[in-house]
Amino acid sequence: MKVEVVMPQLSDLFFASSNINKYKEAKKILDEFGINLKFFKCDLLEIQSNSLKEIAKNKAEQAFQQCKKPVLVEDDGIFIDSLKGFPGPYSSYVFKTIGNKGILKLVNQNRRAKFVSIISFYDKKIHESFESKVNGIISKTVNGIGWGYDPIFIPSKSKRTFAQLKNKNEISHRYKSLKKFSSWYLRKFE
Ligand code: ITT
Repeated sequence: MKVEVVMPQLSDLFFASSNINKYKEAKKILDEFGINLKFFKCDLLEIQSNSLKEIAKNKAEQAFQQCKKPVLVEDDGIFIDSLKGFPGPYSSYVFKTIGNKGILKLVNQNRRAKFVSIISFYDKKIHESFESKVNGIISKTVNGIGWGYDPIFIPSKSKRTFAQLKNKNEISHRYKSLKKFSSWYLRKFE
């Protein structure tokens, strides 16, 4: 008699965002950790706060209200030293308004910057957030074809921007936060 082994299944996990690029990267990363991530496309209101974590937690609650399934959201920001951390929590708005060329005009000789990612999980009972960062510098010109700030962010120890790197997904702020999330999630729910 053939015995079929049924592996326990994690329940559906959604990534709620208006930004398909964030989802595509998150999906690829979580696939590697054996977690199947689905897309829940939606526009979430961003509360005004200096804390990415507060923004992410609020977005996770809104997302759960809409999709009624365990959900992940991500809030990111690029923090530029010479601009005292600007655009930080306003990165999305600043990208849509002045874009990469506008940022390049603002940055002076000190080009240090960091990308921060907060991944926030919410399933009505549990709320957990995971934070990571990648240090780097702002390039002098727009280099490579990529989304968001990828063409102007050069991670430490590299000479190329995120947009020019093949291994962005192995070193990014998103990868690091999702790695922390995965080890927590797999321990908790498997
Ligand atoms: P949500 O609907 O998920 O909020 P969003 O694009 O508004 O999507 P954020 O509020 O997290 O996302 O915005 C941060 C901005 O920072 C985002 O719009 C991008 O322009 C930029 N960004 C975040 N992660 C990035 C990455 O890995 N590479 C390039 N740009 C990135």
